[in-house]
Amino acid sequence: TNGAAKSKIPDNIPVAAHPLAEDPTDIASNIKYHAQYSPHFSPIKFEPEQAYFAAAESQWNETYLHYHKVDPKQTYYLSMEFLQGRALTNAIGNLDIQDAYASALNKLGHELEEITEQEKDMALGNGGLGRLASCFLDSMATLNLPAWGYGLRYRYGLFKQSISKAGQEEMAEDWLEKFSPWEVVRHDVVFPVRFFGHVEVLPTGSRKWVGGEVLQALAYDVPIPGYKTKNTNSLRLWEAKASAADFNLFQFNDGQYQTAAELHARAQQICAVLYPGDATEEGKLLRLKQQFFLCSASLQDLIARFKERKDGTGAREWSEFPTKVAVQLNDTHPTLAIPELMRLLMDEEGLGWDEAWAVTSKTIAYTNHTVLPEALEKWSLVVMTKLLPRHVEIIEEIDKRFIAMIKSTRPDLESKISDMRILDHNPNKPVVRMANLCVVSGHTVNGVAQLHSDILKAELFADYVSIWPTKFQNKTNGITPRRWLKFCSPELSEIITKWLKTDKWVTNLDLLVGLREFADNPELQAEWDAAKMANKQRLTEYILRVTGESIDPNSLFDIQVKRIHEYKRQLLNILGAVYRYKKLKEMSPEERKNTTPRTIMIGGKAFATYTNAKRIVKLVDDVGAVVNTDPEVNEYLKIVFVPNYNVSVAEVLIPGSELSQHISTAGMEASGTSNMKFALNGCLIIGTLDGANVEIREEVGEDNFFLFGATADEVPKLRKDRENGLFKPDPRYEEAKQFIRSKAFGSYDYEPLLDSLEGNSGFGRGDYFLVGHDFPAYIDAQAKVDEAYKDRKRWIKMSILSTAGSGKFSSDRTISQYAKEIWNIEECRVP
Ligand code: HBZ
Repeated sequence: TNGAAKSKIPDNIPVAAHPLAEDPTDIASNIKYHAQYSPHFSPIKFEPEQAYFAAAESQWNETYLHYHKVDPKQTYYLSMEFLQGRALTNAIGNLDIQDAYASALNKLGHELEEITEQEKDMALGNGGLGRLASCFLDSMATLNLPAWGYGLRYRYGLFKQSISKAGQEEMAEDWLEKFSPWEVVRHDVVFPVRFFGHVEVLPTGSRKWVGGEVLQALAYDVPIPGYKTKNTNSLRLWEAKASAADFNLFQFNDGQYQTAAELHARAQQICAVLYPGDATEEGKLLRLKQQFFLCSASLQDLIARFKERKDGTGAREWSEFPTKVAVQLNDTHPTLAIPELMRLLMDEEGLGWDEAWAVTSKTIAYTNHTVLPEALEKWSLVVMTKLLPRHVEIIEEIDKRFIAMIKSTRPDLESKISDMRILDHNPNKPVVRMANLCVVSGHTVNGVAQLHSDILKAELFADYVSIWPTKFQNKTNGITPRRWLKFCSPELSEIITKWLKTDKWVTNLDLLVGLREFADNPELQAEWDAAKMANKQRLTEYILRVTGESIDPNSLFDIQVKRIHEYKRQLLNILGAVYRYKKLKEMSPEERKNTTPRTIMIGGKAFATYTNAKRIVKLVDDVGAVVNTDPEVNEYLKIVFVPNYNVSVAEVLIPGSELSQHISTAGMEASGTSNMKFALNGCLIIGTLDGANVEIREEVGEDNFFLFGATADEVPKLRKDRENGLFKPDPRYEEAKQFIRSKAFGSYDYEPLLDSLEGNSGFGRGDYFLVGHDFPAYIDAQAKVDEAYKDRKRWIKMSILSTAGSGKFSSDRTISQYAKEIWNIEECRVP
């Protein structure tokens, strides 16, 4: 997609616009047309994505108009994160024009794959929570549901990671560097968003938020095409702007350039960067501004749409609102939608408290994604009062009414009020507890896997369950089978379609169980093996390209990719790898020949100020450097840190995987979603009974899952025992740690990391994540993996059964359940 590419475009293809092209020559003409005439491109550029737009934009508009006419109940998924990844393969795949598109590009002297590679990932998210939101959007469109995403258009998304001698380095990733063809700016969709100021009491007695500073939210829309359906939904991303009136021309002419454009500069900060996830002290105020900006703009927009639809007069009953609008909060990050909706209804629309409360509490639902106490959002009441004075009044009133309700209806809970209420009036640092606000105000609260939802009910939200027993639900996460099987592993997909004699599994993933009856069939096994090998080969080339390391495609490909966090226990993985290396060193060459050759790949980003996570990255890389250059063991073990793990990298890694590790301390990973992607791609899991692992194991069968480790029930007692000095470490565990301490992998100071596994450092709770307890069981489970892999037929059979058992984990299933059981919305298919 540069000037050089253009010179390759042959002249014999006519230049012409073909908005609904399906024929390769027409598509090719269309690409040329847009390369020359589209306003966004200089004529020397060659931009094939524009051809997609020509085909899809009319469907997008049609969908909007259709929803407008039918006026169905619509869902709005509010999320601070969307991890969309690349769009091109998904877009042409969903339109079902891959082949025509590929041959059109051929006519123009290009390969589809090479063009696809040019696109930068849209990485407006940190990890699982953001990618879940993107999978959900895909399913909503595919199921023809009237449902939109609302988010922020960050200038810089998740950082780019590179690995140097010093370990992880972060760089800003400029996804908009050369302009994104996947968004359309809506200059006519702009809403004011206020910060700071004060509350005035009007003569009528009603209250009004005034003063402070007012920024403008400008809408950018990203099309979300459904798979083989006309429905094309929107992901609407807000960007912050200051208006021309806020530019002080007088000051500017006077040479005061910075003061003249102060508000413009502050507006730019709002959407400058994605919040880096895990708790930090920095940038708290900015993060709160971002959250409010998303909530306020989105609510004003959806209220305007509510008024506009039907007869367009705006004269609708507010009681009708919850029958037309469902708002889902993706974790507590958009919680301010609650007081903002109350404010808009009362102060702007003139409703009374009771009426506004009835509307709000019937509209809003909340999804929880974590039980880690440090990840539960609490906002300083002082900061919030400054930034959002009217919202604090409203939150105080919700809190007051909640307490009054408990006192009058549930005196038995009086002693629990201080834990349950929204405001925590700790004199040193009064805070607003966002999860409590969501539970009190929302009509439904859900966890993201059965075990997680059970823990929410039994622990975090136990006191509320007795008041509202039906408010709490489970919605086990899912992943889109389009991106995560059909498009990322076309070879395996074709085999599945051939044996099931239908491609309907792409939208009805339960059909995969049909593979079970052929799991022993040697013909299927041979085809399966070949497809997995092709994917391993592709991964081998990728690893060589990005790390310079050559790995053996005949070795067992063992992968752990996710954000680096102590609870996810990448440290357990690498300690196991160190132990494996040590044992290989002790073996005779003959003995080594009987082992199962392995390539261990670990990837993931560490939050920039999370020191222990960065030490883990460094350790993996250092161990790899020694092992991979040791000629004695080289044939049997390689350890690779895969840099810059993101959606596109996952699309290469997951299809090529044979074993993947999901080894968090039980009770700590809410669900996990990559576990589902791996299982769907015929990759076996070694894992603990945590998050969705529990359900995956049930579905694929316990024979096809390498289980180990303490259960969630056992964890509290094990931690107590440990505190009381009752933990007896396994000698193999001591051996692995000692090997690192011996400087076998260099002289970097790993002491703080190793120390977190013993004494009382790290989280201030020696080996809080129970690496030591689970280590021996982990090593034993890995030995079983090695044995199983030696029996090729058995392994392939297990792999087939893993895919066959993954039907439940389609996000189509998850979204259908949200639609029925939480949102109460129905399909609205574009004819
Ligand atoms: O959400 C993840 C959970 O850890 C994972 O188990 C689950 O599968 C997934 C989807 O439900 N949570 C996150 O990814 N959380 C964040 O990225 C995050 C972002 C900003 C924060 C806190 C957490 O302030």
